Amino acid sequence: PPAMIWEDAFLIEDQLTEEERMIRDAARAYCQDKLQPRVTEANRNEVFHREIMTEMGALGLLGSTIPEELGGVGANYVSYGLVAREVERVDSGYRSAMSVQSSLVMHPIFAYGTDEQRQKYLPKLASGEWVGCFGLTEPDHGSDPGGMLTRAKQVDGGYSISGAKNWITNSPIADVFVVWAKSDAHDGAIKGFVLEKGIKGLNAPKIEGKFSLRASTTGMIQMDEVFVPEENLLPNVSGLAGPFGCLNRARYGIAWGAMGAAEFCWHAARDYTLERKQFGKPLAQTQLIQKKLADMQTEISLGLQGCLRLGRLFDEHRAPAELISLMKRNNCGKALDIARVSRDMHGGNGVSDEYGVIRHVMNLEAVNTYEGTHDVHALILGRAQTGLQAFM
Ligand code: TGC
Ligand code: FAD
Repeated sequence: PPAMIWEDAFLIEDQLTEEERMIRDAARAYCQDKLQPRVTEANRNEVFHREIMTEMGALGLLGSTIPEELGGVGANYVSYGLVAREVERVDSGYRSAMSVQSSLVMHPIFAYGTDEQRQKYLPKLASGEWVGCFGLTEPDHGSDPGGMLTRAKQVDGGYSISGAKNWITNSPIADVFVVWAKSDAHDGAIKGFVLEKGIKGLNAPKIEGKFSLRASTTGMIQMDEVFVPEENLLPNVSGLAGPFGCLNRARYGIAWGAMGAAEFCWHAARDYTLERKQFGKPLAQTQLIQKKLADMQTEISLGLQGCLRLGRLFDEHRAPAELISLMKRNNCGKALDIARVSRDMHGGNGVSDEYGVIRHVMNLEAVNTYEGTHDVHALILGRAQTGLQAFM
């Protein structure tokens, strides 16, 4: 039989088209040359380098699935996933910035907006000239966004929005805010609104003291009777299907991205234990270490092959939301376990940010929680197979 390629057990490489490989290689080169050298300091000092958005924009990495005439590159979802994997191999915070802009800000404007909204916002979001954020979670409503308290009241020429959103990626630096609110003009249905920085009553303070995704800025969105003109309502969707349509795409990208972070930790553990000698031989020559490496290889190989299958289904418009939950949940949970084990295999050095692994452990804690926690995705899968909902 042929020898297995240890780092690509299922030969994912063979299953990609030439175009997908080209997009992946361009993303990998950028991430390794430009992002990797900045990340340790960015994480240590809690800095998001704003120019990363324009750099990603110039390479076509923002809203890449959007058609070219609106600023995207018309890429398929497999390519979008491959890019997420490369970005998150460096840092989940950078992948967060990319996925929020692409799936949670550009997608709803593209899918639910008017032609005027698409022309006005998408090209500038695609180039990174504008940064966007997505406000769904509230201080008292995270896993149950349907309970949100933010309200849009109809007023002359538009809406007056009041409420607060919490834990919002990029809000302190955002120019464009996609906010979800219950609208009294639509029988209390959840509607999406596009708010712009600087309008009266809108504030986006930074959340301090965050020990995960430190290279990504997170904040609140506070809205005190913010006037939003009628033309800034996203007219073509109502209800939770609006935000969930965006989350389906972001969760799919996170499933790929988490595997990128896991691959970094796996390869780091392999390199470290091949090099490090204790009791007169490389750590990698011990049974316990080899078992850990084998477990990492197994989970990552399966996780990546699952992502690729899901991506193909996405591109054929055949990806069920529950399958997205299955992959988001599995890959985030497995990536977090792998990062923790890799940290352990690095011994004392594992807690130093020089090795990168502790940063991934910290990041993956949030990745396992946002976009639906590990347990909430279990409840989605449980409901789908039993027909019984266990949320309430
Ligand atoms: P439920 O009754 O299940 O559904 C309500 C309506 O929504 C529709 N729907 C979906 N539509 C499209 N895709 C999906 N995945 C959908 N899931 C549900 C559903 O058909 C229904 O439509 P309609 O027309 O009949 O009204 O709603 P529920 O209230 O029982 O929901 C429960 C639950 C747990 C499934 C849901 O609320 C949930 O997924 N909670 C998790 C919340 C979450 O993921 N928040 C994410 C915030 S954004 C974020 O974290 C960004 S971090 C980004 C980064 O930095 O990378
Ligand atoms: P809770 O819902 O309070 O959950 C707490 C715990 O209870 C969890 O373990 C959960 O699994 C469990 N739980 C909840 N319900 C049940 C149940 N029915 N049965 C059993 N267990 C249950 N949101 C946005 O809208 N936009 C963003 O850009 C964004 N970015 C984020 C960035 C970061 C760094 C973080 C940490 C979060 C971000 N979020 C964002 C919010 C994120 O989506 C929420 O934190 C997440 O959905 C969980 O909500 P919660 O924090 O309120 O936790």
